[in-house]
Amino acid sequence: MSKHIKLLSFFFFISFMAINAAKAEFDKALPNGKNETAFVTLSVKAFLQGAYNNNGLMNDKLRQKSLIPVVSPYNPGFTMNTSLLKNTGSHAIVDWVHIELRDGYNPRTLLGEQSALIQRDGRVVSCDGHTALFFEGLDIGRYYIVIRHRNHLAVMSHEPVLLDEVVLNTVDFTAGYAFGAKSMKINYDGTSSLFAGDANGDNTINSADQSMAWNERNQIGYLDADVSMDGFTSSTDHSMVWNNRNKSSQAP
Ligand SMILES: [Ca+2]
Ligand SMILES: [Ca+2]
Repeated sequence: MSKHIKLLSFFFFISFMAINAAKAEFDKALPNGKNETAFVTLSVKAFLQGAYNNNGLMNDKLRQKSLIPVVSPYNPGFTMNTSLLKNTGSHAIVDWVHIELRDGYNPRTLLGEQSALIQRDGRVVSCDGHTALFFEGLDIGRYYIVIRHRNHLAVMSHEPVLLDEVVLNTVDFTAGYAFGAKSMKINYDGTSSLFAGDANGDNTINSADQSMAWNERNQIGYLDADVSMDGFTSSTDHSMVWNNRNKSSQAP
């Protein structure tokens, strides 16, 4: 066996072991008798404009100020392993996000969803901190992937992605891999991020969001109007909403 093939085999073995370890964790979390169901796995990477620093990393000010809730703001069925909040550096948690799997032939049909956490480097991890996100009860196939954030515009993958139970496909929205024209903010460093400013979460950025940012000014906390994600509502948030006005999510 050539050195090359040995190295490659070793890489696949390590990947396989890592996915199996994460799957074992996932199975443990399932109710009795449900560990034999079909599932698919994927990993997701994205940046949120409000928190993005144009250097490959987002800020984690909500975490630093202990403002990130333990339970998902999108679905109370998801609770994080709080030890993840101790991570610092590129793996520090920025906030909750919500991932959806849509039918590969009819992207309006929702087939699976889960709340997850997004790190400073854009990697989305499960509530237990795994890069592999498992979706129970879904067969191998092609799915559109949607990522949502409570005050940014949701984006969907440009095309359906083949998902199965072994190969960990990554949907990298930082490379602008999104459905619809101009559906993402192009950052100064050439990466792409979800547009900030949808304070009321209705998939459009308009005067209603501006009013919200204004009405909630000078407040501290985990606030939907805090689109810059620093734990404080100020003129910065108002400006960010204004600059992105009249944009809408193009995820169907
Ligand atoms: Ca809105
Ligand atoms: Ca702010």
